[in-house]
Order: sequence, then C-alpha cells, then structure tokens
Amino acid sequence: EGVGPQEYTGIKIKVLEWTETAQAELAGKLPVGANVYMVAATLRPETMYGQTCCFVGPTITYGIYKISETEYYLCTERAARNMAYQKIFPKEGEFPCVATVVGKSLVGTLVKAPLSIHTDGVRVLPMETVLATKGTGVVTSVPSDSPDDYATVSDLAKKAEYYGIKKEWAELEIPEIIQTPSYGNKTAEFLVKKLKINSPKDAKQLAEAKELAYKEGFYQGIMLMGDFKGEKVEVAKPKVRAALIASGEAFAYAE
Ligand code: A2H
Repeated sequence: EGVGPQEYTGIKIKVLEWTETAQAELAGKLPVGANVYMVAATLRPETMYGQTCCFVGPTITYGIYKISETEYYLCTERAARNMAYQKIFPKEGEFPCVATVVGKSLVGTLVKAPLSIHTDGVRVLPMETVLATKGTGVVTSVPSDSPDDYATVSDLAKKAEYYGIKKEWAELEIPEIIQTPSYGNKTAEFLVKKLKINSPKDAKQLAEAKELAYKEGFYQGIMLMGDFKGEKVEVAKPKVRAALIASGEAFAYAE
C-alpha cells in the first residue's frame, strides 16, 4: 500500500432481488430488465469460490451508474469517477448516475457472486469497517481466507438481531479453498483464533492477521477448489482473474 497503483479485480455481483426499502428508493429510476451489478474490489480473485456474502458500509452512499442500456454498476461515486478514466464507461470521463442508495437500505438484498459455491445467491450484509475512500466501497466476503471477513461474519451471526439481519444470512457454509502449510485450510479462522481477535474492530490484530494470511496464502498456498485445483496460488491467481474477465464477470480496476 502507498507504493504505486493497486491493481484490483472488480467483481460483478448481480442483484437478484432488492430489499423492499431499496426497491422503493429505486422505483422508476431503472429501466425494466436492467441488470445491476454491485462491484466489489478484490486483491484475491482466486478466493472467489468462497464468497458467502457481500459487504456494504451501512452509512456509505452508493450510486448506480449506467454502463449500457442493460448494465448498471453500483459503487461509490469516487470509484465510478476513477472507472470513467479506465475505459469502463463508454465515454471517457463520464459516469452517468441514475440513482443513489445508502448501504443500510441494501442490507438483505439477494445477489449472485460469480464462482461462489453458493449458487442460489448470497446476501448483502453490513460491515462497519468498509472505507468509502478505498476500492468501490463494496467488499465481497470470503471468510475462509480474509480475517476481516471472518471476524465480521462471526460478529453478524452473534448479533443478528442488533444488525437487523437473519442469522442464517451470516452463517452460510464456508468452504475450504486454499491449503497452507502454516495455517491449514481455514487460514482466516486459524489466525483470528491465534491472535485472539474478538471483534471486527480489533484493528491492530486484524492488520497483522491480514498481512500473515496474505503472505502465506500467496507464497505457500495450494488451490483446493475450481479449475486450478492442485496448483499454487501464485500460479492460479492470474488464471482465475483472466477467466473471470474473459467471462464478463469481472474487470480490471486500478487506483
Ligand atoms: B480482499 P488494500 Cl480472501 N474497505 O478481497 C475495507 N476493505 C476493503 C475495501 C474497502 N473499501 N475495498 C476492498 N477491501 C478489502 C478478498 C480478500 C481480501 C481476501 C483476503 C484478504 C483481502 C475477499 N474479501 O484483503 O487496502 C478487499 O478484501 C487483504 C489484503 O487495497 C480487498 O481484497 O490492500 C482488500 O481489502 C484491499 O485492500
């Protein structure tokens, strides 16, 4: 971080069914048959098999931006502006906004996360630590390999009522997707327990866990799932990314 551009993969997470609140807020603003994709910025495209939900910041305002007659992207305005200079929109510098919606209204929306084992869809859930100033403001949750995601889904399941969500939305099966020599097949859970992380707000320990998980996963990890099962993560990562981009389920996004 801080050195040179960050090369994200923008994962296109299709909205299958809006919450009633979001539907009311968006009424009349989207053409019939429009596909809206929540765009999540990730540095770990090879982990997308393990997506179990999609996080938004509850107080962040998101825009819905028109890419074409049929495709719309949901992300922060800041991200849309950046995308407009990366040939993601048809006209350089233009990012037409058709509607805005606050994260809280999106909680409970059913979405389809590409490559996820949960093919019937996953839910949009709140993550208070999402930064509006990084990526797209949408974070796809992979609790097997991301300590932040693991700590957040654990907290959401524990306090479902407080968060106004259904407990089962935070308790989807977490598949094992990467094997590592030091932390086993559930890297995030292992590190969260080892570093005694009790809450998604334990920022210092989470930063350490994130660093350890990333290094071990990237340099020592072996894929347990998908088309590149058995290959080293280092080798599989660009291949999964290229396949997602080729299938139209993702795009390159830098900042
Ligand atoms: B990563 P960097 Cl499996 N606020 O994707 C908070 N976190 C954000 C964010 C935002 N606005 N935008 C993206 N992120 C997360 C997968 C993943 C990620 C795994 C393991 C580690 C990991 C699934 N979540 O990140 O600050 C996204 O989560 C730890 C490096 O730009 C994105 O990749 O270095 C990563 O942080 C980008 O973090």
